[in-house]
Amino acid sequence: MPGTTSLKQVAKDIKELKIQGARKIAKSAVAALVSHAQISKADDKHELYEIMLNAAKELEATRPTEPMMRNALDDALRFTLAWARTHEAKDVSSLKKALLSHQFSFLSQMDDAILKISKYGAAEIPQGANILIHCHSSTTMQILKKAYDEGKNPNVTCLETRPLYQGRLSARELSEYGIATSLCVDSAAGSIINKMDLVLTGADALSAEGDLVNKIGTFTLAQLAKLHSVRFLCAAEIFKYDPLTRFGKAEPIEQRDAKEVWGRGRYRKEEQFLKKYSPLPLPKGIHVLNPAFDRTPAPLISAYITEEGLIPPAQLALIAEKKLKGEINGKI
Ligand code: RUB
Repeated sequence: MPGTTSLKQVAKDIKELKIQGARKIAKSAVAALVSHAQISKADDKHELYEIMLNAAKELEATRPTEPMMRNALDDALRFTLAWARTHEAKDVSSLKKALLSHQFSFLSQMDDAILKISKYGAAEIPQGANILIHCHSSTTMQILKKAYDEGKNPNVTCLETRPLYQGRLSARELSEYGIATSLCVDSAAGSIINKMDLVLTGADALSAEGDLVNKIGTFTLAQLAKLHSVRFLCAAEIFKYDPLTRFGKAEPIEQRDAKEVWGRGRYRKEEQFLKKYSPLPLPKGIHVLNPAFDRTPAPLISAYITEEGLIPPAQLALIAEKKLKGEINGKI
């Protein structure tokens, strides 16, 4: 069936982290869903909705700790359902057209949000600041580049981010941009934290309690920052808020394959280089723990940098609920 390959391919790429980071995951997933709908052979709108629902389930299952992807897919599904209910026409081609233009405006609102976040974020960076970052977040990349463009000359230290070394992606991207960049292993964080002016991270999920779910190691970093009175900022679009946490649902934490921990150290470009080496076999009797994310409690977070400006964690749920309902600046 045409289209299945591309949906399956995007799902596979997300699962294998070829598409990585909450924003890119959400954007790719919604684009895959809409293009799957475009090429579907469904000849009535309810059948089309059914096809989209199944595709969305498949995409969602790839990474359980990604409310931004779920919110984006839900938005496309809600739009389709509302259109189907309010339009008499049986033919699906006008629905497909409407869905495409809805997706276009959805994605451009996401781009608009990131521009605002980079402006608000850059304003928080002092001249010549030493900044510690973790993992690879497209949002923090934009803030750091904007601060650099404004002549603030940030010095950025990237934690390598075991097991998959996303910190190396950040280090490469920042140094190619011209930013003074250092790289160190995750366990060096405690030795260098007192030289930092701030810690800056991205987010995968934001909860109703104001807690942050982000790459494993973020919680430790936030505790270190607190201990040394270093400001801890998290940059995130409000669309990363998980509305179900308001009803007491805990954000699920993705557990990944043991091979990522006990294998060869590799990631992306390094992967090609190391192809000829086979991974080390895991000795019998060792149970490898590989949680992909952890939860940082609200009291450890100085503020969230969002498209609505700087938000203290205690205010997050209130603002997020209003924003998702369209009560602030229209629904994203
Ligand atoms: C990526 C990660 C990033 C957030 C934010 O984890 O934890 O900090 O997703 O990224 P993984 P962005 O590599 O497992 O996807 O700011 O790009 O949304």
